[in-house]
Amino acid sequence: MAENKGENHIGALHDEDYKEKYFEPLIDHNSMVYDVSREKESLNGRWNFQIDQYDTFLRADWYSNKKEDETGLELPLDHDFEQWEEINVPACWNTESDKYLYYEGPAVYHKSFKYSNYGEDKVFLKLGAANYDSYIFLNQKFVGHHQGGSTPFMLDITENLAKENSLQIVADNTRRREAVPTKNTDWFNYGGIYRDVELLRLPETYIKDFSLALAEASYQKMDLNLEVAGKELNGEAILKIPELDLEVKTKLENGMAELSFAAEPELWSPDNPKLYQVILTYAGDQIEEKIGFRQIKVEGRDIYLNGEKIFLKGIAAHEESVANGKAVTEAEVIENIKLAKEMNCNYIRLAHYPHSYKVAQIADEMGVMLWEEIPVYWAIDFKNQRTYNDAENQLLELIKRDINRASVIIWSVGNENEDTDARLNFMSGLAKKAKEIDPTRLVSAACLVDEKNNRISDRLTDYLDIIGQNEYYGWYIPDISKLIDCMENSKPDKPVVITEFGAGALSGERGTKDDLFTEDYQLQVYQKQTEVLGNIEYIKGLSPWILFDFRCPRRTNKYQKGYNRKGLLSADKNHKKMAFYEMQRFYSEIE
Ligand code: GCB
Repeated sequence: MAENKGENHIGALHDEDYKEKYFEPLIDHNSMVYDVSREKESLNGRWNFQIDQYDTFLRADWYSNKKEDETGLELPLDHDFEQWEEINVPACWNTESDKYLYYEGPAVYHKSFKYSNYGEDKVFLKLGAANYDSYIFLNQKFVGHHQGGSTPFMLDITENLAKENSLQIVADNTRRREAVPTKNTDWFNYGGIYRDVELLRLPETYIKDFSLALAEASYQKMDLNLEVAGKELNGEAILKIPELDLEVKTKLENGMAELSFAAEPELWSPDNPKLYQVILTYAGDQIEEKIGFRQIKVEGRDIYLNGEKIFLKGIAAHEESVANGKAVTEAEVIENIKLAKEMNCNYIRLAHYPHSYKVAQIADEMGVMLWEEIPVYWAIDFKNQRTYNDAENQLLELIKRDINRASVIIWSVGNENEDTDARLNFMSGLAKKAKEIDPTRLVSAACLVDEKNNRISDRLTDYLDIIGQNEYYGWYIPDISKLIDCMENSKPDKPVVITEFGAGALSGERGTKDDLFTEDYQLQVYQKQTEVLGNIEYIKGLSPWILFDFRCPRRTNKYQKGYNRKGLLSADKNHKKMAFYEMQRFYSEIE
């Protein structure tokens, strides 16, 4: 029975379930169109902006912009989009103004834009990312809701477009128990639309999705998977790789095609980041993109790149800069990769959520392998089906986005989760999904040490190709000699990558090797770690925690002051700590 709302019920003030009507349509991976290399029209720039702590936009349907009552009398509105202050898009609001540094909650963005049709049949609105929930309103209509703060999403707005458009986006960075990530993390809670907002114009029939990779266990064959959408679902697609003198054709049936064909490209690797121009044409649509080709696989306790055993000489990194928060610039991405290379890395762990698509594109070009991860971090609500759906959708959005990036070799389904039945069910589901969608890459997760038995042991590893292992001997477990016992107590049947170890150090802080938070202490932890790990046969890679210091509200002691200080560089990246050089030395001695 419907609840009796009372005679004097005023929905906008009294309804606490006001959000339910905005849950659907839920924008997910299904509406993504493969777009990385497509030309788009930018809606970036100055937008009107208003923090909306009480969520009044959603409660009181501000988007309807209803200015008069039924009798034509003017209503006193509590908003005035065009008069609000302006803010940059993309950007995190936290770094835009001191007054927003710690703001957590909903905020409303408004933009007016003109649209003229240039002959296209479809127009999609794309958001590169907004933390964490987004609600989109176009021309007084609610058009969709997206969950997940680090993956792109798109929606078909063809029917809602006009010559003059009024667009509002509610971006809500409220941490929620059932969300992915959940309430508690070890990083800063940035907010806002922090990646590009764009319009994508498409012809009547268009390429929706495609992947191109070397066929399994072959260096002389490629597999093309193609999906088109629109009117003509049964035509012929043409794929060209001019540098290989290659042109192949394939017939689509009901919008789908799979083709294997002979091709022998020069292989991509960090030492030789060879990319080929690939041109894919179907009906009136065309995609041109640079793609690299390589094989990555695991056999026994080894990882092979292009048939050769490799050691992942890595470092972990957050997506952050002091000036721009998560809205890192291309120059900052390049700077980070250069720093990793200076340390002799061939690999970076992008923790703990999908970083910008630019990172994988630039890594393809600069030659560095990547681990990409979704924010299934710590104590996610593993029993909640909606939480699972959200996590799986983020995984699929990430995979679809980066499917053709040779640099990406590992999908990680999470980090440091307690080994419970519910978690096993949840995360093995994600691992299986990643394998099913993308058999050309490896699947991993960063696991916790089994502290009771002091060994590497986690039921999830049955579903992984590589065991990712975080361990903090010398820091959270101060007795570093236990690291040797842990390694000796473990009998993994797969390669192990130490996804984290580390110690905090305020840059420039000196003392003895026993003084916590000094560079001397940190250095000593790194020296002992590399000494032990370098001699363990099954360890096939490292990504110590972390390239540079990062903001974190949990870290409040006199050295930390709001930052996690485990970086090998200071947060501004101007100072390299002594441990940076220890990793540089260690990696220089590995083949
Ligand atoms: C971890 C987490 C990472 C933290 C780090 C720390 O194990 O995976 O997100 O920031 O430890 O510094 O405690």
